[in-house]
Amino acid sequence: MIIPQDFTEVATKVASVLPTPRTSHTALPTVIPDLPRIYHQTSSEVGHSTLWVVCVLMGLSSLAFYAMAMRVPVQKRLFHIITALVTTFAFLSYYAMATGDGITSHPYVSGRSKHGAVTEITERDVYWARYVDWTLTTPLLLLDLCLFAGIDGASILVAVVSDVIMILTGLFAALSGNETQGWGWYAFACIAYINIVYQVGFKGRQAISTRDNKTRAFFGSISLYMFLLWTAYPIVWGVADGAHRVNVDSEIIAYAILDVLAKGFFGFWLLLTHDSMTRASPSIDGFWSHGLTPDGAIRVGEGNDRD
Ligand code: RET
Repeated sequence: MIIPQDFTEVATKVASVLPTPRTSHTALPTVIPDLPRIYHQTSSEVGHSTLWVVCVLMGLSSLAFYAMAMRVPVQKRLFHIITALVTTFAFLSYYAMATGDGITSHPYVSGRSKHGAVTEITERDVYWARYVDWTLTTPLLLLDLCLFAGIDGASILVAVVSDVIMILTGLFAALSGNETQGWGWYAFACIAYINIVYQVGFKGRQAISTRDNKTRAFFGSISLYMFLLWTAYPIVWGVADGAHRVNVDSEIIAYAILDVLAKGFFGFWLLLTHDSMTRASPSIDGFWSHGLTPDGAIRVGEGNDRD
């Protein structure tokens, strides 16, 4: 038996699953409009294999960077550790994308009638694990370059925070429910990127100007290389995630090439050059190399047993 109170409850539940009327007119439409067609844009075997190949490359590069770190004294290991962490995060993010765990499907309007009605909706794969990776790894890559150049701490902080803002607003752009708003987020990300270029390019050149010729030439080449590669990311984003002009496989391949060059190749170049200029590279003592040392603590093997 339905008592009035139960009836109200049932009616509320039924009403909640029925589509909400779009207008306040009570008359039923005489013509039922066509529902939009739904399409899916996803990767094929090519994209999938590319993700696995990069996952393995990032894993192997990480092992190589950790091995290179072990070959230098702890005082000289800063760049090795930062670089190895970059490829380790990339390895994990590529694992997430290759296994399908770091992907979500995002709908966008891909077709409208002459009168502006939506006729087609496409659900495109968005690789959100990329953004998690970039949020962690791009600040570390910047740190590599900024510390190498000897940029001041205040500028490094501004560059790193701008970088995090750039990637997060890029993620909001990718997941935005409205195309115009999405391009708004993209614009914020580009402004943040311009600030990074200013901090690292301008302040970096000032900081490096007091160093020897070899270090200056190396900074000039590696920062230009980094600038060209980094600038390619928003371009790929614009044609892939933004304007949906290229398919998901091409997007995966483009980012895969950029990631290998911006993380793997960059890492080997930086570390091999750094290791070859041992005198010019910074040597960090104190907490980095010895941990917290309260007064009076005796460290075995450091020749301070007479202190
Ligand atoms: C997005 C889209 C929004 C606009 C801008 C972007 C810039 C991304 C960059 C990424 C760099 C990634 C690197 C990865 C290394 O493996 C987020 C694509 C400006 C510059 C260097």
